[in-house]
Amino acid sequence: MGKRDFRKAEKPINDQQTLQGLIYFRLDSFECRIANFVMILNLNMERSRIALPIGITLDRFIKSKQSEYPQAAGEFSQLLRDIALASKVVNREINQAGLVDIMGYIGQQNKAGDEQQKLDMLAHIRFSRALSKGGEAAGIISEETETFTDFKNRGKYVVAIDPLDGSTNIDVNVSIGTIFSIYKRKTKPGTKLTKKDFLQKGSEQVAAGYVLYGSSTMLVYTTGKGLNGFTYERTLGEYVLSHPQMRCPASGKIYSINDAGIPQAMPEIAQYIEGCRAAGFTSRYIGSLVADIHRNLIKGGIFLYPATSKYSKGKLRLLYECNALAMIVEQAGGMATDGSNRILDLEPTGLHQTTPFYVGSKRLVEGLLKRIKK
Ligand code: AHM
Ligand code: MG
Repeated sequence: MGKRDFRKAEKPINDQQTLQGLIYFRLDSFECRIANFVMILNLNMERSRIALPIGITLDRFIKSKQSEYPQAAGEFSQLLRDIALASKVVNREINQAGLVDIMGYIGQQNKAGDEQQKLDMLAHIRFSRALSKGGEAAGIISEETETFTDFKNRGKYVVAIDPLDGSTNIDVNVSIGTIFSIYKRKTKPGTKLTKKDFLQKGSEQVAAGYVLYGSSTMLVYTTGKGLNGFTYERTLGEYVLSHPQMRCPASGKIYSINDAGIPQAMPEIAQYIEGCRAAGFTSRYIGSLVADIHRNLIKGGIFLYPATSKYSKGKLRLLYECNALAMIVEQAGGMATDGSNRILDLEPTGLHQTTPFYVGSKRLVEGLLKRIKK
């Protein structure tokens, strides 16, 4: 349409045409030219990335879900926010790890016998501090401490956490993660915490999640009503919903296992892996649980950490590694088992108890179970 024709037009077709019309119509006056320039600029900004909506931030998402927890909406939401905040601090420290003196070992071992690293401890301190200051968690059991810590407050929840998982990858710039489970405490708020508050079955988790410090940082969590993933937008300092309602493909072509452990495991594991190879699967193993699970969750695959001669009851910890990841994968339609039982149904007996762990796409885990039970 020519600029002089605009007045004759019956009806502009859309906002953009209305705007163009106004611009052409007022071209004669200088003031109007400036106004027109500003309008064009606005129009271009609208089209550019600058004006794109940011999306749903984690805070807003949590708030929008508060009505799902009528008895404890505020406290529970605050607890999730405390974890998210601590993860941002940990993320910052990890990103600077090569620049400041926070890499390497501190010269002592944790309960599981692993050498503790400075970043492990740093993450433990950050999460503990955020949770105790927040006041909603009554206590915490962490991979880095022998027993649980009682925050001595009136909080209704307890948290089981591996503050920084993937210790062998910490110093070499490979993806690492945080894993957390949230439970309602069993004892009365305001009283002393006991072991019983932490020795709860995975099926009793009220929420579980992980943070993946990878090529981008992601927080993925569930409250038992589906699984959602948020990517950290560093310049805004916010997690933004990037993976709504995540689903794990029912099958896949990836198997993840520490190859060196296969001959030490029961023979069915080697047979299963042989079957995967014959079927054209690909092998992917980072050695960071969160990263291995996250990849398989998105692409479809199976992760295996069996009992071996080195780890007679498996290596991975039920309370603060397997339970959370089992709930997460199940919420996405996948499956998690110890080879006989559903992980979430295991009755925990020790704070640092380990278990064999097979998790991932439903059909693949079912196939493994058939092989094991033959
Ligand atoms: P960590 O808690 O000391 O980091 O150990 C757990 C890690 C998992 O992230 C990973 O899946 C597993 O150990 C790897 O073990 P391995 O080196 O025996 O394959
Ligand atoms: Mg760990």
